[in-house]
Amino acid sequence: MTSSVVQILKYSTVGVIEVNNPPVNALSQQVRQGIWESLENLENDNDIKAIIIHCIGKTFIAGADITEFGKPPVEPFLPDLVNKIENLSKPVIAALFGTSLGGGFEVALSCHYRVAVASAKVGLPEVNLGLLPGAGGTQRLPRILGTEKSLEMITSGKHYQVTEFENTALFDEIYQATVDLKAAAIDFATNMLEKRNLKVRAVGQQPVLQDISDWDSKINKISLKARGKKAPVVAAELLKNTQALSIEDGMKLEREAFLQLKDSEQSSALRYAFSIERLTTKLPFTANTLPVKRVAIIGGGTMGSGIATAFLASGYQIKLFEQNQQALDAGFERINDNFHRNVKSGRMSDEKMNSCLQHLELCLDYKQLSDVDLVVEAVFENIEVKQQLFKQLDAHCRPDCILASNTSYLDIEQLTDGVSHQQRIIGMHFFSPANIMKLVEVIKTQHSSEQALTTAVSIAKSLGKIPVLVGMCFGFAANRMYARYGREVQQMLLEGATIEQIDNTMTDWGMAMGPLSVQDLAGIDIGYNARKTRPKPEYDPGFFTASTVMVENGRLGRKTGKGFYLYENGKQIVDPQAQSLIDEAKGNFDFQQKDFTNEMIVERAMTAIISEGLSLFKEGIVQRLSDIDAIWLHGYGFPRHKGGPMFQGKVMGSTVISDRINQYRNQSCIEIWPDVDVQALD
Ligand code: 3H9
Repeated sequence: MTSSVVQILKYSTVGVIEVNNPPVNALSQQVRQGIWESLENLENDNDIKAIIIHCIGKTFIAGADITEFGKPPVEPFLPDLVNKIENLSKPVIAALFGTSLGGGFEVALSCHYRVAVASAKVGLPEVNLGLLPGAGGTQRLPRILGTEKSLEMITSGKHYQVTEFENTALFDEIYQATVDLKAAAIDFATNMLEKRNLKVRAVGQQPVLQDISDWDSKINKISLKARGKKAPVVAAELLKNTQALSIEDGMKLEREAFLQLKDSEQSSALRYAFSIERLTTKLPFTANTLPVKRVAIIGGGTMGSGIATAFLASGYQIKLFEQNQQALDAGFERINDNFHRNVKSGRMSDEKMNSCLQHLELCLDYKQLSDVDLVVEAVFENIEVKQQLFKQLDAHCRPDCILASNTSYLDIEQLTDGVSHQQRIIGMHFFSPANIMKLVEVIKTQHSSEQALTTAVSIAKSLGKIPVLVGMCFGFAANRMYARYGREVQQMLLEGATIEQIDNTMTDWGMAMGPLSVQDLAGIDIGYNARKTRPKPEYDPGFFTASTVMVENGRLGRKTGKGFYLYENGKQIVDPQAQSLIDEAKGNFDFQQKDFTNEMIVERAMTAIISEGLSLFKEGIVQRLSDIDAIWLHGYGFPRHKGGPMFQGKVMGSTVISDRINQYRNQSCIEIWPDVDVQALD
């Protein structure tokens, strides 16, 4: 039997079912059908005494096919397939490598034996998609590893190195990473057959290894950690409720819970988030990437050192450039601290840190930049300073060296003035802390070559970042949208909402931080100074008044111990004085005062963000609406299970958004609520 994605190979008495469904061998209908038919074929073949499930490509099965979730399920269903494997009359062995995830791991759990290479990872990441394991994972794993470990694996969604399970019933053999896995699995089967030791071991017939007594406190902790995400809590409750049930009854409940979650808005938002993150690297042009090994980072301040840390951690050779020894030493200390924090938190080993730091060279002379392939500058946010720097880079770097600015607001076109080979100049806007935050805006000037942009996107991807290609405008896509959100928040402060109410409402809704706490963290003076470079819009009298009042009263945020809040020993405290300063400033305007409800705050903030997103799309600053969602998910702590602002806009629908924009426009003006193409949401 042969299908395009599954074929049977025979090695004496061992039959191998080989899955070949790139890129990740997902369990599409064709794959499920192919495995089903292969099992039947080999079961009826008298010469075959054992069966191996093996995959071609970079991984064992990485899960159900996510692209099928929006469509009606087609037989054979995965739960039936895993039960068929477990109930087969001949022993079945799973041979694991790469990442065996979700449905793929569930297939392995239903096999009677599992062998793996040491580099393999396993996991049940369904909660990350708003789901729970729906093909026996919640039932078989507790019968193999106990409920405690299963609860952790299922509710965290993490990937686990198989070596963590050495000497457990999960694996029968773990081979060195370099072994020929198929040959090793065939040897395993043949040896066991020779010893008459290969049995049909049905995990489902064993009892659950119950090792949890304090379910309520465990579920409570999971619920707190989930911050509004349903799936981890539903999964935990399912585990609790199926402890004493047979595999058949347990799987029935599991299937019901899975289908309910699959149809939920949260799951559709999380699946959307998964797909749009991968879409951002698909550019509207194709160009070869330039080879980049050596990278210079100019400026060792917070941003520069964070960017250098990110590059070093991904194996690049880095030259950190500063103007004087003192600044250079300080930059090195920051990078060193970043790495030590990684080690302390367990994210990195000591050896890895040392090997990364060996790739760091400290430079004070522009001549040392003559061999670099890419420069990312993160110097003081001032156009003259940057223009001077670009002239120096032009004089000392190779003509094909890509020159990237990490500016947050400045006009990158102006940096190209007087610089040769302008096609190599782009923006690479990292978010702070740059070694942690995933978003990188790759900014296109009118001169930027497709090759420079493609290279920047591919480099950012190699750093584990989410690169989003954007066009030129003040604040680019991300900061421009965040400023629009900020404007609305500030206006609500002048119309009667309080600091605490706004922040609490937005965090309760799911944002990682309240917008005013974010300003305190970033420094309220940063936006204040950026706004100074542009005239205050005369149509918007209240424009950022609350922030201005804070700065003018010496309240710059955390760094001065007070801003919208007070900070004592790092603890944020509500400060009535900050609120009174705003209340006083309100007297200068005649804005109608309202009794804001939390719903009113969320609705207005979201509509402002969606409206700005639609403007950016209309102006061609972003390629797709989904890129805006990627920006919010990875730059601003937008709740992933809500998909992003444009996803929310789509859920609400263009009519609702249009009505709201009209309503707010009637209360203010068209400059603040411009005409946008709401149909883009349909
Ligand atoms: C499940 O299994 C439910 C069951 O319990 C019950 C069912 C009844 N399906 O990430 P990459 C595509 S839920 C379809 O860039 P990497 C991906 O879109 C599922 N497509 O590679 C991309 O496409 P493109 C549980 C998938 O090497 C390409 O593969 N499983 C799937 O950095 C490469 O992906 C998961 O949640 C899929 N399941 O990482 C695993 N997975 O090239 C989700 C990937 O067109 N996947 N694609 O952009 C992952 O975590 C990573 O993709 C993986 C590889 C670690 C596997």
